[in-house]
Amino acid sequence: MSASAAAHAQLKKVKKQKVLLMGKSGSGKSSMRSIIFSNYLARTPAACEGATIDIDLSHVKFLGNLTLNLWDCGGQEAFMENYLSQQRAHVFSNVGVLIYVFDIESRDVERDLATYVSIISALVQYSREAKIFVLIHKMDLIQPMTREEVFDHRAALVRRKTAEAVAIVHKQKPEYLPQSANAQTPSSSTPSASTDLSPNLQLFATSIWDQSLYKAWASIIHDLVPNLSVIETQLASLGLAIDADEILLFERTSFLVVSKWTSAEGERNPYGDRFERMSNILKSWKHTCSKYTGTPRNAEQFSDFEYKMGATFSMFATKFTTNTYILVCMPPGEARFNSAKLNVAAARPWFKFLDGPVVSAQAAGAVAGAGYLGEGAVGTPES
Ligand SMILES: Nc1nc2c(ncn2[C@@H]2O[C@H](COP(=O)(O)OP(=O)(O)O)[C@@H](O)[C@H]2O)c(=O)[nH]1
Ligand SMILES: [Mg+2]
Repeated sequence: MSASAAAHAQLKKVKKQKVLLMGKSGSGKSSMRSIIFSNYLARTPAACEGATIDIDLSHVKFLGNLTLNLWDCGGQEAFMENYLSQQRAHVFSNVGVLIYVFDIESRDVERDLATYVSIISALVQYSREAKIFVLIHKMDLIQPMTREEVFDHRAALVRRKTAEAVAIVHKQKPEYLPQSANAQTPSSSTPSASTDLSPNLQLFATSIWDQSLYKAWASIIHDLVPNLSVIETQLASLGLAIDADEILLFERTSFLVVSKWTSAEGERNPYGDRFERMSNILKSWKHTCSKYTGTPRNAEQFSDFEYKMGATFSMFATKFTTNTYILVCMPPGEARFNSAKLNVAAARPWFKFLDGPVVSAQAAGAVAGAGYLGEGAVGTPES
């Protein structure tokens, strides 16, 4: 599984991404940021601290070669106006991702949407290429029976507003927008409007009380992770070598899934939400460990987690590189399990680039040969 010279050139880069987190005051921005990045669980009171004043800037180191500059923009009206006027260029230039949070329980939908349109206009004006993630948040407050319907309805509204905003900025005539107030087009045959922007807009139904938040945020960071193709190729090689059903690679603090590989057999798993569920489960478990052992929340909580489900399956989650955990799921069998563990340890050097930019192809080999930081020597593949 030798990476090409081009891939090595790619490994040298460190990416900084400006991520704007916006939405009305009280919509849940700071809570979700705390839960994903700062080791709080939903029930921890500190996750619900006071209102964000103006812009709260934080640099989140996500893997060795990706830093997120997270701008948590206070949603009070006066601030919003300020972002759109005096601070417009400052706030909306060089944006990689905008995450816009709507509170599904908000009473004033019209006004929320009007603010959203202003924000999108500014974004498209200054950062045309930015990706837009809209989170329809606090979905736990909606009756489970009607959640899907409520989400679909709101999502359609947001899509239409986004297309309008973009069309205005591009000074195009938005002729594809419904002209009559009671246009009754069946939703299944709605023409694809907003062709211009649709690849850049994704919507998610979220809540801090379940795994939906992990699904949304994993999608958000997925596009930002550098060297994704290298990671995917190497995970696949590893998966095939150890005969696994599935491998997940998690970022160590957030437990968001950075990348995954699934075998043909693994693809038959009917649980489509298992990735975000595992993020949620492992993170909760880590917190539980911290609580009952008295170790600080940010300290390394566990290095190994093994689960053998009789004749059904086996899995282990283990500390992998400095910035990641790896989870391997495979058919049962003691010999297979033990050999998989050894091989995963041996494969660590190949993923060393996840901990920082690689200086050169040769240095990459040297680093690989040196083995994994702080864990003592393990058998390493030739470089
Ligand atoms: N029911 C529910 N409440 C939430 C959720 N997310 C956040 N909240 C609550 O919404 C309130 C405002 O959250 P906060 O993060 O301060 O909003 P911000 O002003 O956008 O930063 C807090 O009381 C949170 O506990 C959610 O998914 N469901
Ligand atoms: Mg806040």
